Amino acid sequence: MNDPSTRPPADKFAATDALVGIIMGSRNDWPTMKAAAEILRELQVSFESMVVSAHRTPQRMAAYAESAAGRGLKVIIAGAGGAAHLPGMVASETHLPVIGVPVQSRALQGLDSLLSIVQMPGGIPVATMSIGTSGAKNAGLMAARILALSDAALRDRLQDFITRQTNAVLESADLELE
Ligand code: RP5
Repeated sequence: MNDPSTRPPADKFAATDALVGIIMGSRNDWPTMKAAAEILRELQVSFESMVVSAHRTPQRMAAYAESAAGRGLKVIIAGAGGAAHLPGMVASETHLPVIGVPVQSRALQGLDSLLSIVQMPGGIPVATMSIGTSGAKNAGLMAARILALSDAALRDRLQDFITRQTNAVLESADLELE
Protein backbone atom coordinates (compact mmCIF):
# COMPACT_ATOMS: atom_id res chain seq x y z
CA MET A 1 0.00 0.00 0.00
CA ASN A 2 3.00 2.34 -0.26
CA ASP A 3 2.21 3.16 -3.89
CA PRO A 4 -0.29 6.09 -3.73
CA SER A 5 -1.98 4.89 -6.92
CA THR A 6 -3.08 1.70 -5.19
CA ARG A 7 -4.54 3.41 -2.12
CA PRO A 8 -8.29 3.83 -1.76
CA PRO A 9 -9.39 7.49 -1.98
CA ALA A 10 -9.19 9.37 1.29
CA ASP A 11 -12.47 10.25 2.95
CA LYS A 12 -13.94 13.60 2.00
CA PHE A 13 -15.51 15.65 4.77
CA ALA A 14 -18.10 18.27 3.90
CA ALA A 15 -18.27 21.78 5.35
CA THR A 16 -20.02 21.82 8.70
CA ASP A 17 -21.80 24.19 11.07
CA ALA A 18 -20.22 22.30 13.96
CA LEU A 19 -17.64 24.16 16.04
CA VAL A 20 -16.34 21.08 17.84
CA GLY A 21 -15.33 17.80 16.27
CA ILE A 22 -15.58 14.78 18.56
CA ILE A 23 -13.70 11.82 17.13
CA MET A 24 -12.78 8.45 18.59
CA GLY A 25 -10.88 5.36 17.60
CA SER A 26 -13.77 2.91 17.86
CA ARG A 27 -17.55 2.77 18.28
CA ASN A 28 -16.72 1.11 21.58
CA ASP A 29 -15.37 4.48 22.80
CA TRP A 30 -18.77 6.17 22.38
CA PRO A 31 -20.17 5.25 25.84
CA THR A 32 -17.26 7.28 27.23
CA MET A 33 -17.06 10.02 24.62
CA LYS A 34 -20.78 10.80 24.63
CA ALA A 35 -20.14 12.61 27.94
CA ALA A 36 -18.40 15.28 25.86
CA ALA A 37 -21.34 15.44 23.47
CA GLU A 38 -23.86 15.70 26.31
CA ILE A 39 -22.20 18.68 27.97
CA LEU A 40 -21.75 20.44 24.63
CA ARG A 41 -25.44 19.93 23.87
CA GLU A 42 -26.34 21.29 27.33
CA LEU A 43 -24.23 24.39 26.62
CA GLN A 44 -25.72 24.74 23.12
CA VAL A 45 -22.37 24.29 21.37
CA SER A 46 -22.63 22.68 17.93
CA PHE A 47 -20.62 19.51 17.43
CA GLU A 48 -20.16 16.52 15.15
CA SER A 49 -19.16 13.06 16.35
CA MET A 50 -17.69 10.14 14.41
CA VAL A 51 -15.25 7.23 14.45
CA VAL A 52 -11.81 8.06 13.03
CA SER A 53 -9.15 5.48 13.78
CA ALA A 54 -5.44 6.25 13.67
CA HIS A 55 -4.59 2.61 13.06
CA ARG A 56 -7.56 1.16 11.21
CA THR A 57 -8.37 4.17 9.00
CA PRO A 58 -5.15 6.21 8.81
CA GLN A 59 -6.06 8.00 5.57
CA ARG A 60 -9.45 8.99 6.97
CA MET A 61 -7.65 10.35 10.05
CA ALA A 62 -5.27 12.42 7.95
CA ALA A 63 -8.09 13.74 5.77
CA TYR A 64 -10.14 14.66 8.84
CA ALA A 65 -7.28 16.51 10.52
CA GLU A 66 -6.12 18.31 7.38
CA SER A 67 -9.63 19.50 6.48
CA ALA A 68 -10.88 20.34 9.99
CA ALA A 69 -10.03 24.05 10.11
CA GLY A 70 -11.18 24.68 6.54
CA ARG A 71 -14.52 22.98 7.27
CA GLY A 72 -15.18 25.41 10.11
CA LEU A 73 -14.25 23.40 13.18
CA LYS A 74 -12.57 25.37 15.99
CA VAL A 75 -11.66 22.62 18.47
CA ILE A 76 -11.14 18.87 18.14
CA ILE A 77 -11.81 16.40 20.95
CA ALA A 78 -10.14 13.06 20.27
CA GLY A 79 -10.66 9.98 22.43
CA ALA A 80 -8.86 6.68 22.15
CA GLY A 81 -7.87 3.72 24.27
CA GLY A 82 -4.83 1.47 24.53
CA ALA A 83 -2.13 2.56 22.07
CA ALA A 84 -3.99 5.85 21.84
CA HIS A 85 -2.25 7.62 18.98
CA LEU A 86 -5.30 9.40 17.54
CA PRO A 87 -5.11 12.72 19.47
CA GLY A 88 -1.39 13.20 18.85
CA MET A 89 -1.51 12.26 15.19
CA VAL A 90 -4.49 14.55 14.58
CA ALA A 91 -2.67 17.36 16.39
CA SER A 92 0.29 16.84 14.06
CA GLU A 93 -1.90 17.55 11.01
CA THR A 94 -3.82 20.66 12.21
CA HIS A 95 -3.20 23.94 14.01
CA LEU A 96 -6.54 23.66 15.86
CA PRO A 97 -6.47 22.95 19.60
CA VAL A 98 -6.79 19.20 20.20
CA ILE A 99 -8.12 17.88 23.50
CA GLY A 100 -7.25 14.25 24.18
CA VAL A 101 -9.40 11.85 26.19
CA PRO A 102 -7.83 8.60 27.42
CA VAL A 103 -10.51 5.92 27.14
CA GLN A 104 -10.35 3.25 29.83
CA SER A 105 -8.85 0.11 28.32
CA ARG A 106 -9.66 -3.41 29.47
CA ALA A 107 -6.09 -4.65 29.93
CA LEU A 108 -4.51 -1.68 31.71
CA GLN A 109 -7.54 0.35 32.84
CA GLY A 110 -6.58 3.34 30.71
CA LEU A 111 -3.11 4.01 32.08
CA ASP A 112 -1.79 2.97 28.66
CA SER A 113 -4.23 5.38 26.98
CA LEU A 114 -3.23 8.22 29.31
CA LEU A 115 0.50 7.81 28.79
CA SER A 116 0.08 7.39 25.02
CA ILE A 117 -1.78 10.71 24.83
CA VAL A 118 0.01 12.85 27.40
CA GLN A 119 3.64 12.20 26.49
CA MET A 120 3.77 14.31 23.34
CA PRO A 121 7.06 15.60 21.95
CA GLY A 122 7.68 19.32 22.23
CA GLY A 123 6.07 21.24 19.37
CA ILE A 124 2.84 19.25 19.06
CA PRO A 125 0.51 19.97 22.00
CA VAL A 126 -2.42 17.84 23.08
CA ALA A 127 -4.45 19.04 26.08
CA THR A 128 -4.86 15.75 27.91
CA MET A 129 -7.86 15.10 30.17
CA SER A 130 -8.32 12.43 32.83
CA ILE A 131 -9.20 8.80 32.05
CA GLY A 132 -12.79 7.92 31.20
CA THR A 133 -16.11 9.74 31.35
CA SER A 134 -14.87 12.51 33.66
CA GLY A 135 -12.19 13.26 31.10
CA ALA A 136 -14.72 13.26 28.28
CA LYS A 137 -17.03 15.61 30.18
CA ASN A 138 -14.13 17.92 30.96
CA ALA A 139 -13.04 17.82 27.32
CA GLY A 140 -16.45 19.18 26.38
CA LEU A 141 -16.18 21.85 29.05
CA MET A 142 -12.65 22.77 27.98
CA ALA A 143 -13.78 23.13 24.37
CA ALA A 144 -16.63 25.35 25.57
CA ARG A 145 -14.23 27.48 27.63
CA ILE A 146 -12.01 27.98 24.58
CA LEU A 147 -14.97 28.98 22.42
CA ALA A 148 -16.36 31.24 25.17
CA LEU A 149 -13.27 33.47 24.86
CA SER A 150 -14.89 34.92 21.75
CA ASP A 151 -18.58 34.24 22.48
CA ALA A 152 -20.20 36.27 25.27
CA ALA A 153 -23.48 34.33 25.21
CA LEU A 154 -21.63 31.03 25.64
CA ARG A 155 -19.62 32.60 28.45
CA ASP A 156 -22.90 33.39 30.23
CA ARG A 157 -24.18 29.83 29.74
CA LEU A 158 -20.89 28.46 31.09
CA GLN A 159 -21.06 30.71 34.14
CA ASP A 160 -24.65 29.60 34.71
CA PHE A 161 -23.54 25.94 34.52
CA ILE A 162 -20.80 26.59 37.10
CA THR A 163 -23.23 28.38 39.43
CA ARG A 164 -25.82 25.59 39.21
CA GLN A 165 -23.13 22.97 39.84
CA THR A 166 -21.91 24.84 42.93
CA ASN A 167 -25.43 25.31 44.27
CA ALA A 168 -26.23 21.61 43.78
CA VAL A 169 -23.25 20.69 45.97
CA LEU A 170 -24.07 23.30 48.62
CA GLU A 171 -27.70 22.14 48.82
CA SER A 172 -26.58 18.64 49.81
CA ALA A 173 -23.43 19.50 51.74
CA ASP A 174 -24.66 18.65 55.25
CA LEU A 175 -23.95 15.05 56.25
CA GLU A 176 -25.66 13.20 59.11
CA LEU A 177 -25.66 9.67 60.48
CA GLU A 178 -28.94 7.86 59.77
C1 RP5 B 1 -8.49 2.11 20.04
O1 RP5 B 1 -8.48 0.77 20.37
C2 RP5 B 1 -9.88 2.58 20.27
O2 RP5 B 1 -9.86 3.92 20.65
C3 RP5 B 1 -10.43 1.68 21.36
O3 RP5 B 1 -10.44 2.33 22.61
C4 RP5 B 1 -9.43 0.54 21.37
C5 RP5 B 1 -10.08 -0.78 21.18
O4 RP5 B 1 -10.87 -0.73 20.01
P1 RP5 B 1 -11.90 -1.90 19.72
O5 RP5 B 1 -11.10 -3.14 19.47
O6 RP5 B 1 -12.79 -2.06 20.93
O7 RP5 B 1 -12.67 -1.45 18.50
O8 RP5 B 1 -8.12 2.32 18.72
